Amino acid sequence: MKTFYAATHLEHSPKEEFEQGRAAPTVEIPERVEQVKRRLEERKIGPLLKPKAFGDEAILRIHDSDFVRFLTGAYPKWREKYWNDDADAVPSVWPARGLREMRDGDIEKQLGSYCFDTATPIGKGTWSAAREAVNIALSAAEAVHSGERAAFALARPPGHHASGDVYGGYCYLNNVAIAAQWLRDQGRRPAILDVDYHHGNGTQAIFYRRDDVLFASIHADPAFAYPHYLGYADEKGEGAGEEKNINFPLPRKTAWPEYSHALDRALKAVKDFGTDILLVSLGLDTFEGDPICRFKITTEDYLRMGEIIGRAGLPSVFVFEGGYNIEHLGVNTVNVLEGFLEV
Ligand code: Q9C
Ligand code: ZN
Repeated sequence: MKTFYAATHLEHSPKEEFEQGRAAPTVEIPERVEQVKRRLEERKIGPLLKPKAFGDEAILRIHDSDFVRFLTGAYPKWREKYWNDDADAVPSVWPARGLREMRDGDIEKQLGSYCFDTATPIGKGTWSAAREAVNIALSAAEAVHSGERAAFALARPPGHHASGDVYGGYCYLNNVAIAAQWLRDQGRRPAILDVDYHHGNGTQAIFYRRDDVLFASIHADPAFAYPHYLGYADEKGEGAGEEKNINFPLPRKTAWPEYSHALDRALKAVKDFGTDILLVSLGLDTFEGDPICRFKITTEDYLRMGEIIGRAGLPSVFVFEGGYNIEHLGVNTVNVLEGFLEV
């Protein structure tokens, strides 16, 4: 299986996020991708390839152009205002009910308008890493579109929490959505299976009113888990998109028997949709040892997960999302890919 990787992500290295009322070291660190890269090389899964440089058109099919322009210049603008400091850009005020939403002007106004949480700092290397992550996802999509059985986009920052014009959840641009749209534009019929612990609110919002891309997500119930405000079972799509959005919210401590049941149901929906290419938002934060999540999926279970996805018999694009147990992240990720390849 071809893996696409670029070292650009190393420069996106935020130090802190705001979590449970205080600044804390972030878990979305460069070492995540480096661990997975090492494990892939050890297990000889296939070549590690540099991504191709895609133009902005593919991004603008999904993201609002003002949003993209904002992200491109946010860090310099922040530094210009706070030249006497070196902290990353994080919003501190939001246009909640009763206030005016204003996306232009002062950087503080823009941050609150475009960002939905305090976990997603913009630093010096953030934009170039987010931009390169899109190239990585598109390169993997192109490989599979051209006839590969599968490919892996080993990208960070992740993407599934970012919608057309809002970022958050460690995500800036929605890599998997951009790849799905690109495949649509090549005439394919893509479905997205999101197995990250957190609901892919951004991906859901992007395709919610559409009938040409199915979104199925298995995740921790937002009644107790991030992102809290989306991902409930009654969100089934709207208008043309009715029944094309499927959520499987699961309780704390969910282990493999219940998880695999949801996975079977999600893949049944993928098949029924007439999917001809599958994109997997591959988050490994369902792991029993994950520091910020509460599921009980084991290292062994990830082999089974890969097998079950493989048995769907679809050309598949794996796009890396969350997963924060640095020690086990490499094995867990590669187990999914090895399970898939065994079928
Ligand atoms: N106490 C991804 O996995 N903070 N993003 C959660 C929980 C943000 C996760 C707070 C989690 C974002 C791609
Ligand atoms: Zn996650």
